[in-house]
Amino acid sequence: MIINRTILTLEEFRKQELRMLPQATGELSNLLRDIALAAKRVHVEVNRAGLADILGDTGQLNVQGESVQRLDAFANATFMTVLQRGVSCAGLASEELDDFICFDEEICNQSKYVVVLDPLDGSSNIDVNISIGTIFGVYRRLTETESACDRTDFLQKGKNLVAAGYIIYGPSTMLVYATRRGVNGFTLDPSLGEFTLSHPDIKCPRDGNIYSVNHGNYYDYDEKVKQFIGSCQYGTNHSGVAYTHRYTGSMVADLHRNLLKGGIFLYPATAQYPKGKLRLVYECNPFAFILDIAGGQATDANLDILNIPPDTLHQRTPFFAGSSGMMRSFSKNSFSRNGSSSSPVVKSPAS
Ligand code: AHM
Ligand code: MG
Repeated sequence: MIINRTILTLEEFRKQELRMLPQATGELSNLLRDIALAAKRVHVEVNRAGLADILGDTGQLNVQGESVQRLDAFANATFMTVLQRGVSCAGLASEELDDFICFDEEICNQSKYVVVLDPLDGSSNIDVNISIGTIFGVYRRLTETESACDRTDFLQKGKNLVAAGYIIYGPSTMLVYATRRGVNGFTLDPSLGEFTLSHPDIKCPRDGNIYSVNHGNYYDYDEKVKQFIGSCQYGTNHSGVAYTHRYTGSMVADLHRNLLKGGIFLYPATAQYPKGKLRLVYECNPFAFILDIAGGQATDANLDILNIPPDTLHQRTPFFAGSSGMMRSFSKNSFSRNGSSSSPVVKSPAS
């Protein structure tokens, strides 16, 4: 049996990167280490969730009126505590917090970074043992260091992100993060207790054959989206491969799969969520950044997600994201049955 001793842990990978950037202070690297530590703590609880008394809701509603699951609350507290105890984060905005938190003490104020976070996305899947995830983004502060951070630091366009990533708690736990240097995926080795590099330099395939959307809302979608879905149902991709539908209801799982295999994810506006369901700041922007670095794209159907100036922390947006070829076809609404024409050719189910 050949033992592979060349595998890099996240820690070793970070140090290797730092060596290549002599001007770097290591602060971002430390912040990623803190995020990985919090992720490991959440991983432990997610894995024993069925055994421990940690399933179910807390009986409380978050700022958006959604019920707060106990694991949501645990994940939020864990990330907040780890970041606050660290030396590399000045403040945090989270799906589970009404407003941002400025850590506002001497050491944290020295940090040039703030974090946006969805501590546990896919809450509806927590109780049924389906993959869930954490989403994060890191901004360089607009405010001066040595002072308290403020709202403007968090309400930056996604294109200003310096790093973004997610943790998927699935059959294995993975941390995937992007900086301008690339997107890399690390799988948690439970025997080592370390994330190890398993998916170096991830690129999103230009085309795929997966589309991910909640079909239950189909009749709420606008005509363009319906046409696009129709063209996926009755068409093939540019390589002649039939489309297939995959949707878990956990965006991290759906986008992780589509990032690796190629595909498109759609969460359009609905009657219940006329502005879209997903949150721009801590759900869509981090994924848009990751996809952008990996060669994919993300829009709200009109604008590049990364170019939308957020007005509020919990603002929602329609979200369409994935492989660049499929996104281009979606934007042009130009899917064809033979992959060559630029006009939509959608066969009705009755014909
Ligand atoms: P959450 O932040 O409350 O977990 O909601 C976000 C989740 C996404 O992970 C997922 O893509 C979407 O909501 C699923 O919504 P729906 O059940 O309406 O399809
Ligand atoms: Mg969420």
